[in-house]
Amino acid sequence: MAGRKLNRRQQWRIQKIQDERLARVKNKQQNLSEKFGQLDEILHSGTIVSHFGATLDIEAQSSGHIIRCALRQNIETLVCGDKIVWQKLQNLPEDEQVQGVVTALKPRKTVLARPDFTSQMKPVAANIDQLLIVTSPIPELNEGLIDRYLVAAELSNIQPVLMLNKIDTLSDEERNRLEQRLKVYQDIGYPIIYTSAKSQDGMDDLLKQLEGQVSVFVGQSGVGKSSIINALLPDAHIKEGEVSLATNKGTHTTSVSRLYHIQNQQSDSDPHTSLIDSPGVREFGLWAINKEDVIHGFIELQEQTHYCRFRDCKHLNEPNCGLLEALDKGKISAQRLESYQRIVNSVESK
Ligand SMILES: Nc1nc2c(ncn2[C@@H]2O[C@H](COP(=O)(O)OP(=O)(O)OP(=O)(O)O)[C@@H](O)[C@H]2O)c(=O)[nH]1
Ligand SMILES: [Mg+2]
Ligand SMILES: [Zn+2]
Repeated sequence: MAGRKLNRRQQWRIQKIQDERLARVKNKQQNLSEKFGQLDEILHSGTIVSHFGATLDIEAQSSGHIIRCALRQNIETLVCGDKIVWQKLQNLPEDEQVQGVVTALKPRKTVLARPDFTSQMKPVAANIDQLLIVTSPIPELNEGLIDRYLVAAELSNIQPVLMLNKIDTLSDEERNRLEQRLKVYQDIGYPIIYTSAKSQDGMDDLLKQLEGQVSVFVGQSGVGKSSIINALLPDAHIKEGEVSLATNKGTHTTSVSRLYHIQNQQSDSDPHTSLIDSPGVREFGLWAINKEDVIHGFIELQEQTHYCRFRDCKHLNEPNCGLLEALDKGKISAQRLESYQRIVNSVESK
């Protein structure tokens, strides 16, 4: 999980490639408005369902229909879950797929972000209530990755929920072992849901957790994020990918995030239950955040900082450190403290 540090020349090259790509996208948009002429003046509300290349799928608030849109110039990156304003394009040729243009972004309630290759924070999804951190026996769960997601969720005010999927593949003994590994998170107070997309075990618990919320499923490739959404929404027909037998790793099947709805049984009105499927990650770097903020992502460690003698205690080896004392008393886990220290050391000082 070492942070990928690029030298200035590499950063400059990547930035140049990105700028050129952006220029091409903008050019395409320019052509689009030349091609279509005027926009209808009526402003509609909608939600971004998916964003790929120069086009977006949005859900129109009034009809619930999915409408393919282009993006007006000078709008920042839009992501799944964004609330937007869009306008219809007039006089379209019959076979044209793009039906409208997104013209404004409404303020975001929450935003999950991660750094891109140039260490700039890039939004991943917006207006999310819950981060579903999906893990599995194969690919094997990785506490370092879980902790990084927890930091991202806590710092963005998003409720984290842990999931262990593929429980159908486990013997009692294996299940016990994995439950023991996840117990540290249960003790902190994070909900943990055990599921099988294959046998549907645990799906009722999951549904209860999701109800009325906007949730994004994240985790390594191959843990079964898309399979879980397919199990909840058989009509979604999301592509699933094999886990490689050679490496026990997923094959990066989902390439763009997409938002789905579970229709409420009682009424069609908000709050909807919304699920966002996201591409599996290799790593989840946090090196664009402040060193001082990392502790806020370790909520049970943060509580103990009140007992540190020094206000600027780094909790590494200072005398009378509340965290080191809590560790001696068995109040916090050594694994979590090490994980905290590892993340702090991987974050550049600003
Ligand atoms: N036995 C078993 N296999 C599962 C389960 N859930 C998913 N799988 C299998 O795991 C593999 C990966 O599933 P996906 O749903 O594509 O995983 P993903 O997390 O969406 O992966 P990316 O899109 O690459 O990030 C597929 O072969 C699924 O059939 C489960 O609960 N039990
Ligand atoms: Mg997938
Ligand atoms: Zn301390």
